[in-house]
This record gives sequence, C-alpha cells and structure tokens, in this order.
Amino acid sequence: MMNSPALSRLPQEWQHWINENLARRCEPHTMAAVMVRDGHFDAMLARTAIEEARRASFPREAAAPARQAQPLPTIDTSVNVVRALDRDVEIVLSLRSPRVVVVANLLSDEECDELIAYSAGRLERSPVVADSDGKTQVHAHRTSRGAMLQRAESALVARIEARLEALTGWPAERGEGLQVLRYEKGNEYRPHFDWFDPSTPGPRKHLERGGQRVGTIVMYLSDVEQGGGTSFPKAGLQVQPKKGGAVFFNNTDEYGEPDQMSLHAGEPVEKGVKVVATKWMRQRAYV
Ligand SMILES: O=C(O)CCC(=O)C(=O)O
Repeated sequence: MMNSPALSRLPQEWQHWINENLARRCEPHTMAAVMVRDGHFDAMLARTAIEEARRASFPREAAAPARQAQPLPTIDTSVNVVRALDRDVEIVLSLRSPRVVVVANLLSDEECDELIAYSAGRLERSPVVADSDGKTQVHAHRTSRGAMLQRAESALVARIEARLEALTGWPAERGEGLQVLRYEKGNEYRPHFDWFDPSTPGPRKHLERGGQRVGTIVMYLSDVEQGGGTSFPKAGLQVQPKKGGAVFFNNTDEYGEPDQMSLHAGEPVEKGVKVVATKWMRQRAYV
C-alpha cells in the first residue's frame, strides 16, 4: 500500500488482521489495544498503522474529525531508575496490558510511618460508589478503614504529591487527595475497577468533576506478613506489598475508554496489617 510506512512495517498477517477488523467496523483504539497485548507492538506503531489502513479503506470517513488520543499519566520504564523530584525511584516490573508499573523506593520508611501516624485518628470504614445514585456507601466488598486527605494539606502530603507528579508526569491538581487505607486481618477490597462506568447513572455523576480516573497509584506504607497483595485477576498478576514501594496502573486507554483489563483487588490480609495510600488521577483538574 502506498504512503503507509507504519502499516508496511507490520507482518502480513497483522496487516490483514487490521483490514479485516476495520471492515467489520471494530473500534480502532480497541484494535490497537489488542495489537499491543497480543502482538507486543509499540502502541504508537499500532495506532499509526490502523489509522493509515483506515484512511486507505474509508477515505471519506477518515476525513471527518477523529477522536483525539490524549496523554495519560505514565512512568518512564525505558530506564531502571527514575529521578522523581528528590528521590531515585526503582522500576521493579512493568506490564503492557493492563498498563502496570511496580516501583520501589518511592517513599522513605520515615515518610511511611509519618503518614500512617498523621491519618490514624481519621480512619472510617471505606465506602464504594452506589450504581443507583452515585452516593458512597459501606459494602461487604470493601472492608478496609480509610481517611481521605486534602491535596497539599500538610508539608509531607504536598511533598509526596509533588514526587508523584514528577514520577508520572501528571499534575497533582488533576487528581483526588491521597486516600490512606488500613486493612487488618481478613480485610480486603474485592475485584473492582477504579474508572466510573459512563453507562451507569450513579458513577456517571462522578465524571462531572475532573473526568475519568485515568490512573491509580497505590503506595505501600507497611510490609505485610502474609496476604494483602494487589492483584490483577485478568492479567494473572499479584503485587506483594513492600513498604515504600508502589503499584501504578492506567484505568483507561488514551481515548478515556475504560480498560477492562484494569480489574484489580486488594487481597485479604492474612497476617499483619496493611496500610496504603492511594492516589486516583483524573483527566482534568479536580477542583
Ligand atoms: O489495597 C490495594 O492493594 C488496592 C487498593 C485499591 O484497589 C484502590 O484503592 O482502588
């Protein structure tokens, strides 16, 4: 095909696959996600090749304005150590789909202990968002206790947020305040998504303020003797808590479409106590 530099770089079978799926009217961004997941292609190459094929096969449609891919919070995994503001953060593991990055040395032991002590007096049973009206409610699926902190409400909180901004390239104001969660023996957060379902009335209301939750970082403030991992059941991945480390993941693709692969859970704590601080990152300023 002429003028299709990206498409022509793909093996023949993937070129056919793209053309067949475009003919079946599959969504280009879903196709790109499959190519990254199953073909291990670079996301940009996949998107460009699909767009080239779309322009060749459907020139009239292609001339219409297409949905724009938007940047996502991300951690640079082309290096093994990322300088994040004032700290060298180590990349431990990265996964393409869902997009997950595990890091170590994000917080010092002193910062973890200080954040636990700071929020200890404010813990209440953690809620979930109701499908019907969007109000928060206590549910058997989530049995931790937690405290919602305001952005930059203390020097420590502001420093951690500034570090996360440097690490993920995502402005602190495009995110909710830190949420400190404490899980004791048997406490868990069963498999769930962090994105709000736009087709369900309750969750949809939460999109009005700041848009979709495009990224999550769960920072481990304690070591846990047994259990308490953060698992991604669709990917068969489980991350064990390690004090000062964190797991980061994207909840949507570049079009803000919910990523079904981002299903995750806080596994039951079997021995010890697990304390985490979670930051949910939004598409726009959360004000
Ligand atoms: O506690 C965990 O490991 C996961 C927390 C979580 O799923 C969340 O905050 O959305």
